[in-house]
Amino acid sequence: LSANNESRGTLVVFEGLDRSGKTSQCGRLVSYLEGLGHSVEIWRFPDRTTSVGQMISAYLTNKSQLDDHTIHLLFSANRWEKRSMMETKMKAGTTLIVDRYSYSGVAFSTAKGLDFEWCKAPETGLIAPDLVVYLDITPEKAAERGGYRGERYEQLEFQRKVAQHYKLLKDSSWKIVDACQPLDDVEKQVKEIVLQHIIACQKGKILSSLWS
Ligand code: Z5A
Repeated sequence: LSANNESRGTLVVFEGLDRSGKTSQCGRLVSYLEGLGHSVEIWRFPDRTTSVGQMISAYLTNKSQLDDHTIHLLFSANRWEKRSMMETKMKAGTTLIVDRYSYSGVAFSTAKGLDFEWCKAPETGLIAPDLVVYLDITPEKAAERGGYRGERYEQLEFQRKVAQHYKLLKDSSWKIVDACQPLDDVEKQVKEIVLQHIIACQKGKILSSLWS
């Protein structure tokens, strides 16, 4: 990606099964980084506030039916519609803490039986995360946390398949954190990992594109 990468923000993505603690950890991390004086924002995908996001939300809450390929492309479109804003913010020095990204897109759709490469293709060219924090928990342990809202994918057998497909996506940007530890212990580990990456980005680490 072109332009000046000096002191750019860092793209940190949280991934993991439903109930793995992504939202809790994103919130804690943002408060911590703000306290240190960083410019930081919390984002999440799906972003249900856009018109594409509202179609996704209706699907997830079983208010509408969509072909598996169609919903996959909508999830991807939901990221593409935020891509230029993401780049602008990062180049202006803002770190983005993002709750789910393309890895969710591929893991969930391939768990339904769609082709792996077909699922990756529309994600190609989005901004590559500097760091993916994968909150690792078994589907059984996650289900014990309760609080499923009855959304479409919140079933144990399906979450098992998602966990298997996530493993195929792991690359050098991933850090696996044991999400079964107490919240405070997960938080401590996450903070250390993220700070190292923020420093690397401030030193001029190049912004790159995903899967290209
Ligand atoms: N999806 C897709 O198919 N394609 C895509 O491209 C994208 C997503 C982006 C909606 O996601 C669905 O869309 C999702 C994937 C699919 N489906 N599923 N399953 P979402 O992000 O809107 O919803 P979610 O992933 O289900 O988020 P969540 O329910 O908010 O889970 P979470 O963020 O990982 O967990 P949490 O809210 O932080 O914590 C859950 C509970 O566990 C809560 O009571 C916490 O207090 C507790 N908790 C958290 N950490 C701990 C620890 N360490 N110990 C004990 N208890 C804990």
